[in-house]
Amino acid sequence: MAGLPGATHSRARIMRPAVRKGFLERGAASKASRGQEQFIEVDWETALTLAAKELDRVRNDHGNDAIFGGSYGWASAGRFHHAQSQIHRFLNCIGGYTRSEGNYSYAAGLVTTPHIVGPCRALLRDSTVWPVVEQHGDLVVMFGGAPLRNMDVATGGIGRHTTRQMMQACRDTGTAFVNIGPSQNDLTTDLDASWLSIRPNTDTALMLGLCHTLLTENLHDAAFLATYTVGFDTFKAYLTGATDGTPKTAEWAAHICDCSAETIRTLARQMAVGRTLVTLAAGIQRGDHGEQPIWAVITLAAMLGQIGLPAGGFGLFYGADSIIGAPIYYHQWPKVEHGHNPVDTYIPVARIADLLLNPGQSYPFDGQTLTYPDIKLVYWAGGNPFHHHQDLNRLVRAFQQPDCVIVNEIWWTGTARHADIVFPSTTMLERNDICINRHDYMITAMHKAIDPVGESRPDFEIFRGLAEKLGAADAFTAGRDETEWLHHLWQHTITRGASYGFTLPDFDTFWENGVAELPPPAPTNVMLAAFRADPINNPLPTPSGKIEIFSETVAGFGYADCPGYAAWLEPYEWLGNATDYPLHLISSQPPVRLHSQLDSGPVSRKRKIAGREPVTLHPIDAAARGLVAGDVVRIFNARGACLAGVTISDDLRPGVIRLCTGAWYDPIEPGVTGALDKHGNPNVLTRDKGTSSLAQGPSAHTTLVEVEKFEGELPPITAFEAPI
Ligand SMILES: Nc1nc2c(c(=O)[nH]1)N[C@H]1C(S)=C(S)[C@@H](COP(=O)(O)OP(=O)(O)OC[C@H]3O[C@@H](n4cnc5c(=O)[nH]c(N)nc54)[C@H](O)[C@@H]3O)O[C@H]1N2
Ligand SMILES: Nc1nc2c(c(=O)[nH]1)N[C@H]1C(S)=C(S)[C@@H](COP(=O)(O)OP(=O)(O)OC[C@H]3O[C@@H](n4cnc5c(=O)[nH]c(N)nc54)[C@H](O)[C@@H]3O)O[C@H]1N2
Ligand SMILES: [Mo]
Repeated sequence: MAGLPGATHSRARIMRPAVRKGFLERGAASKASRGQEQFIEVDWETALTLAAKELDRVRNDHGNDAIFGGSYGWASAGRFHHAQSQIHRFLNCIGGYTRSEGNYSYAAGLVTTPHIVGPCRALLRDSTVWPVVEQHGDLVVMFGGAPLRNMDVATGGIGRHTTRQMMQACRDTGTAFVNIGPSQNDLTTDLDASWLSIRPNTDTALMLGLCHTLLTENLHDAAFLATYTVGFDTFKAYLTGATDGTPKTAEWAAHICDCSAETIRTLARQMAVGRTLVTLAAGIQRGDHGEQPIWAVITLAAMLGQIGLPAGGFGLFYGADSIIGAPIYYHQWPKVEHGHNPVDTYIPVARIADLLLNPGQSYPFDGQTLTYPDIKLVYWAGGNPFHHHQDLNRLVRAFQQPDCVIVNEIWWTGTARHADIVFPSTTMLERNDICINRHDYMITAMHKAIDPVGESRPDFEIFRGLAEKLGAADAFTAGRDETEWLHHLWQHTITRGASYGFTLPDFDTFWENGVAELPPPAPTNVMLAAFRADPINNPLPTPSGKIEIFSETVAGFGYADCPGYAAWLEPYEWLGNATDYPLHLISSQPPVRLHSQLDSGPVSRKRKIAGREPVTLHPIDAAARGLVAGDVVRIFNARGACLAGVTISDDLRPGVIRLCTGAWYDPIEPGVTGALDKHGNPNVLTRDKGTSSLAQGPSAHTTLVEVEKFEGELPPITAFEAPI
């Protein structure tokens, strides 16, 4: 929050509607220079007319599926001014759009878990809460840790930050934590965890090594496997090597993970003796074959036989926000209804560049064959693909394909710079809203603090203006302005609250108090407890009603890159086959901001080194390259290159570097493969490939690079200045 006032008035703020010069003069014919041209500021009427004309032309000439409105991104908290809701409601009112499915956070999880145990979001809601672990847990084994620095956020905002204390309470009452992965500070320092350092992307191999030890030492729970799972024998044939001649022994795993086999065996025994929760960080499934560690962690927990017991079994994505593992309500509070989308075309969210580059091409996804539609117009509001997508040089070229790109943004982000028509949106300080986190027990009135900066308008006003020109104003606004919408939403909140047993005050009282609190939820949830208690009457929503250690459905898809059980599949690049690029890049979430948001503000900029995003190297890797803290380096591979400022720490294992996401993309020659980003955006280095044919999730955490000292004259950072 401390970054918000500074960013609100920063020079990167979009002050007026703007149109790319070439687009204003020559329209779509100028699309190849998208991202490289100056902008002309225009008045609202001109910009709205131009955008409405384009939307109308595309829907009439090509159909609404030629409009991509997937518009992935977090935007900001607030029930009403939620950019994704606003854009989707608007596009539905004008006939629909091609949408996106899933998210960048746990795309592989969303597609994989339904085949094994059930829908991912339901599982996350059902996560065992930390107070249960505090009471019953002996051991928590966390693949990828649960970085406390990531726990201050939740979609839609968060009222209370309690997860940290709850985890610390587990430690204080004697629960031991093990952090497995390349980075010590994903858990260790906060919770006195022991650290098992392994190569990135080798978690599945380690889990298989643990499974093999459990099996050969007869530590697995055969009764649990027989009652609650199907397909163990098929998996067992793979585990023992009967299928492929390679037993997945502790030695085998140790060789892949680069750790000791004895450590693996000791850990397996330790896991089997007490009450053990084994968890997987979301970041791990954002790698090549990200489906596998999900399947493997569930298989491992099934062999331990503690699924459904307090503080036992598995947990997914602890640490990805402040919600998972916290006692919560999962009530469905009112929101701005999106309405009905008559277009049924969609893409898995991370296939955006493929969509724009390959119209008409078919590709596999979760047992289906989908075809990319021919997109003529892209509309984005509340997300920053030039932050979040992989291989940004490729994305630049992809964004030059459609006839028209429209973006609502607050700041001149990479995405705004790659648009033809840019509408200036407001920050949360400049509008009234209500924050009801879906899971929270605190509802907050978000009072407007200042008038809109420049000529900016809330997204609702922007879409209202467009809807008016397209004859859809009444459908879009439902006859309400901001105040009327807030009253409307609050009225529903009162009714909904009553159905959940809460009495909420009237709008005026709520608004004046600034907050409405609900009684705290019971801190007792245990994941899959009902299934364990009575698997006949509470079957899982899988084909067998049980945990599918082997899935006939997935095996039936016939994907070479995703068989029907958890398997070790070599990533497309990793430390086990590194040659030209010997360092593994982890691009985790930034500690000082939410993704790319507020990077132009003072808090984020204070952390930069010579104006560049910090990159962390192990002392051995720094010394080998003659680097000291404060140096500026060039990080590069065949896909791209960026500058960053060196920090040195032995929190990482040697051979691994960390460059957090979110530095605003600041290219010297956008779109040219290998071109330099001056600022330190890791997504110029990552590869744009789906996790597998099954989930097609992003695989950003599978990236090899090299680092060298940057000797030339430092190019100035231009990302925080408005474009010409
Ligand atoms: N390499 C790599 N890449 C990653 C990841 C990774 O681990 N590694 N993680 C991925 C993950 S998990 C995620 S969730 C994504 C996040 O990707 P995004 O959600 O796209 O990232 P944000 O920076 O939060 O983008 C939100 C944008 O919305 C704008 N905005 C905020 N409020 C409003 C509003 O009210 N109206 C409008 N119009 N705009 C608004 C902000 O200025 C900002 O530019 O990144 C993904 N990318
Ligand atoms: N401060 C802050 N908090 C955030 C966000 C933010 O932008 N800023 N973003 C939020 C969002 S949208 C999301 S989805 C969550 C993401 O939550 P996570 O996915 O849990 O977070 P990451 O930081 O991407 O990754 C967690 C850790 O996984 C480790 N890791 C990476 N690859 C591997 C591997 O192959 N094996 C193992 N064992 N470990 C590996 C990295 O060291 C990394 O620190 O965070 C949320 N919290
Ligand atoms: Mo995310």
